[in-house]
Amino acid sequence: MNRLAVFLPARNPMTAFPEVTKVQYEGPQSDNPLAFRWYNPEEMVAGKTMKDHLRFAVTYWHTFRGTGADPFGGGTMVRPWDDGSESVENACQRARAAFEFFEKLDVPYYAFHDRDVAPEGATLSESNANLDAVAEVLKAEQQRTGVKLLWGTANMFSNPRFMHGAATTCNVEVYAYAAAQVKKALEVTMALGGENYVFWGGREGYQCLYNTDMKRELDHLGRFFHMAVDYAKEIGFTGQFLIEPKPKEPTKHQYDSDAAACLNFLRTYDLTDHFKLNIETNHATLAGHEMMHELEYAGMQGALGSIDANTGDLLLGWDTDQFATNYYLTTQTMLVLLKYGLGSGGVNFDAKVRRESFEPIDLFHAHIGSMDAFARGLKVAAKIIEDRAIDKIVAQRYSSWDSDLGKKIESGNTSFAELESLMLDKGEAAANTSGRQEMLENIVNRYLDIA
Ligand code: XLS
Ligand code: NI
Ligand code: NI
Repeated sequence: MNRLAVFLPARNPMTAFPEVTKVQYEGPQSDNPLAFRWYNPEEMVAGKTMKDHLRFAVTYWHTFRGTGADPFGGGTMVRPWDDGSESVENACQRARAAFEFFEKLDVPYYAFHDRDVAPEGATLSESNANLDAVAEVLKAEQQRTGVKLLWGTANMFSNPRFMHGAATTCNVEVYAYAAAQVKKALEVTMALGGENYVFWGGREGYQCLYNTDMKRELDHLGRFFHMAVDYAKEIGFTGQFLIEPKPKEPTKHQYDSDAAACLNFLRTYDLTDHFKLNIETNHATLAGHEMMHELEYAGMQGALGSIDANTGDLLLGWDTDQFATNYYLTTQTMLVLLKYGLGSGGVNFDAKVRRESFEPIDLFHAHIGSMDAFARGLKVAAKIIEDRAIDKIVAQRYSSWDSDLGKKIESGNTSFAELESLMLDKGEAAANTSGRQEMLENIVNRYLDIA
């Protein structure tokens, strides 16, 4: 796996990242590529520290399990701490390297799938024992560093047994296996103090409607989530459950296709009290939405739980999971996050370095750049909100609704007949006013210049 390692300088085996000490804030003028220019954890913005607003998390799967493989070629990543084996020992060694990374990067959280952190065994009980063994190391490393678990989840899509899905499979025993796997992942998440538990719908969806009983699959999924809620109650897990919408990939239609579809599902199966959403940027764009749309849709219904921060590539139509560096995107994201708050959620970097960025140091460049982009977006958004620069224009735009007529309609105290007689009297509605889109876009640019 590490054939390329021979080209890199020798490393101290005790240190995974010898070339980096703790990443520090140096301010916007710094040209040090291993310093923060905007992320200043203790700096107060809108009444809270940046650290508390952003609650950054590193994803274990991309950052410590990503190999750089693509459909056209194998792995490229050089990871000197990783011997490439599927042993528990290697998993523990990898976990120590991961915590060295979290500590040096100064992120407060991480997130994992059960099978990222520990290898799958020959049987379920062997897999559980592997997970327990690695969880011991994770726990010790959490205590040593103070880094916390934002969320845990179960990988129920990689193993071939899940080819037809997990909670929506046609194979009842695979469903039972999935239930057992989530039960265990919940226990481990709780033991590690995880603040949330995520369900991303892996292979919950379909490739072909000819062979799919959609109603039955969705009923099974609803039942599955209720069992998860029941079990959490039973063991005293108080973390927030989150569903992560995505429209396609790996299946052509994922049931949790976007925020609206998820909320409709949760309402249908009487689960809205127990679940919020984990909104991912690249999933929003695959669904034909902007990130801001998905955040607003979830937020306005009190269901915004957390975000998977990444971005796609305009020219590629799949979930490329790139690190977000675009200030417009981070400003828009932070505008909505500041409006609704993140609760127990965070800004989780569900993003991977490109396969050409194969050296360990690239992991730092990727995270530092995106943390800075979100910190900058936070400052710009906070200033826009403080000055009511967008808000007051929106309020003005809807001001006709502040009239007696508007109040009557909004409070449900009128009827078609009354509205008809009003308009028959008037003959024509009041003149419209401009939407001022271009002016608003210019305002956002101005705040990017000054904030
Ligand atoms: C895949 C998802 C996945 C979830 C965790 O597209 O983003 O990584 O975040 O299962
Ligand atoms: Ni994700
Ligand atoms: Ni994704």
